[in-house]
Amino acid sequence: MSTLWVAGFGSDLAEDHPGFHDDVYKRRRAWISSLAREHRVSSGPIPRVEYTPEEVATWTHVLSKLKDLFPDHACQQYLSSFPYFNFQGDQVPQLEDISQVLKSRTNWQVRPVAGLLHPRDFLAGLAFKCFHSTQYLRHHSQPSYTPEPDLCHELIGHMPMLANQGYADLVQAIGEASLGADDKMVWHLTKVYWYTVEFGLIREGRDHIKAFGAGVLSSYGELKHIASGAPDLLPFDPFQKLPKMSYKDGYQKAYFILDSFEDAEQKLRALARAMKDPVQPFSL
Ligand code: TIH
Ligand code: FE2
Repeated sequence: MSTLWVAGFGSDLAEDHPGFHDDVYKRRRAWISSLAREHRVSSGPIPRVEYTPEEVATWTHVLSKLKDLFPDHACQQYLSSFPYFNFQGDQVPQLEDISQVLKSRTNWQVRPVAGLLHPRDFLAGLAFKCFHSTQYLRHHSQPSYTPEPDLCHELIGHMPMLANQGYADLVQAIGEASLGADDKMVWHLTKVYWYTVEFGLIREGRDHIKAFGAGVLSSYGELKHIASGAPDLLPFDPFQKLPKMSYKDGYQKAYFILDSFEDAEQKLRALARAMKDPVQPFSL
């Protein structure tokens, strides 16, 4: 996989992106993206980026806002993995160092990407314990929520969860189901990924619902939105048709609740078997 198709954002921003009118931001982002485009795993570690004071300030702000919310809203698996990464407020972590920590925990690793990959390529990476990550930061004007993944999202949202084995196995199961799947099923699995890995919630004990989705855990705007009680919370069932994803126009309209990561993984594996059964093909 050397040249991967960059869909959607890439280094050209959509008109409604908070950095659309900021040429300095766009050039900086394009430059960081070019590092990923030129990087080859065989050529060594992920290149280090010297982040600017403005980027560091964005990281500092987002990390401190989120840290205040985690004790009440993040799931216990997240809270127990979070310290492994030793995130410091005054320094933007380097992808290479974080990838090493992840490798020591669950044997997953990170690879840099220039922007969004085609869903089939992204999901295939998961089957091989490879998580593709951006390396640039969100625009400083809107730190509470960004319409696309950025380094704050990848590091704070995804990394602690991927350091938990039960969860990492679920993510790998989604990736494995995508291998050899037809386009329609890849799209369904993209939504499964979206409503679990990105925006999933999990039941804790009898009365609590906590966040484990990285898109929720990296956006203090979205965490507060869910805590407000406004959106619909539904039980997760990967055999059901899932709603349209909101990926440009703000928060999700509905969120899904898992009973446990193990239960969701079993359901995913059952879905993958049904998809590949020539006698009773699965259809939505
Ligand atoms: N909205 C998330 C944030 O602000 O951190 C980033 C994204 C996650 C998934 C899609 S966009
Ligand atoms: Fe993500």
